[in-house]
Amino acid sequence: MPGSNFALGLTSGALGVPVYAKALEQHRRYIAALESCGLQVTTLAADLQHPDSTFVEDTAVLTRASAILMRPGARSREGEVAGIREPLSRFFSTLHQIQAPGTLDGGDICEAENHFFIGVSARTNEEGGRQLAAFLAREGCTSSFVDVREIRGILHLKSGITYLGNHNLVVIDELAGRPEFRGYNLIRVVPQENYAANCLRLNDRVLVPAGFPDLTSRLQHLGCAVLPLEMSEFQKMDGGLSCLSLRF
Ligand code: CIR
Repeated sequence: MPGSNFALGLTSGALGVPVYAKALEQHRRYIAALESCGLQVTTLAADLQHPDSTFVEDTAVLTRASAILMRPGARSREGEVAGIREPLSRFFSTLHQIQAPGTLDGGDICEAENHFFIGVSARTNEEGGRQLAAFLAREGCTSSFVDVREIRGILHLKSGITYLGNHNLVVIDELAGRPEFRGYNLIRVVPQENYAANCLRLNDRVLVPAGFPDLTSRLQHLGCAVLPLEMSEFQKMDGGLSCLSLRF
């Protein structure tokens, strides 16, 4: 849950201060949307020590066999990981941990079937990526690095791409030409809708931030059932739609 001091989290700050009551309402609707897609949701209490902790996706990568705890690249977020260990251990008997000097934010990890794209960003370094790749390899998964450090305006790899299944990849212009994504069916996001590149397929629906008509109609043309969600207060804190939850 977002804490009352949610607005004290990290942000590049261009969109103003989030309104807490509105964030809570948007979060409530987010949970309802996950449930409407058939998911069972576990909600964690607000952690006032860590105003960014509502962006729970950054704290772990979940596979079929294990939970891999991250080591967030921002100092103020390091302590969030301790808080996710116990809830994840209720569901996963095997837990791994990224170790220093590796840093890794879950928002940099994009899972596409058996392959994981690992974004190297201001938050995730190559050492963290190598540690993750080794854990994944043990489980029979492949991975590759995508360097996003030169791309302005995206915090994490998944701020700029979403894998929808069936080789469909939503992608911002800056990443569309990357050789890593050759062979995928690219769904291009127009620059003024870049925020919506972070969307989320859950079973037969795709959750998309509300207010992005071009991407919404591209997805509908592809046959997706789009579920729009107001995300304005999280966007103000640089948070994407997927980062409010961990799915498995
Ligand atoms: C941060 O800067 O770390 C948070 N304010 C936002 C994190 C968003 N995470 C994500 O999109 N995966």
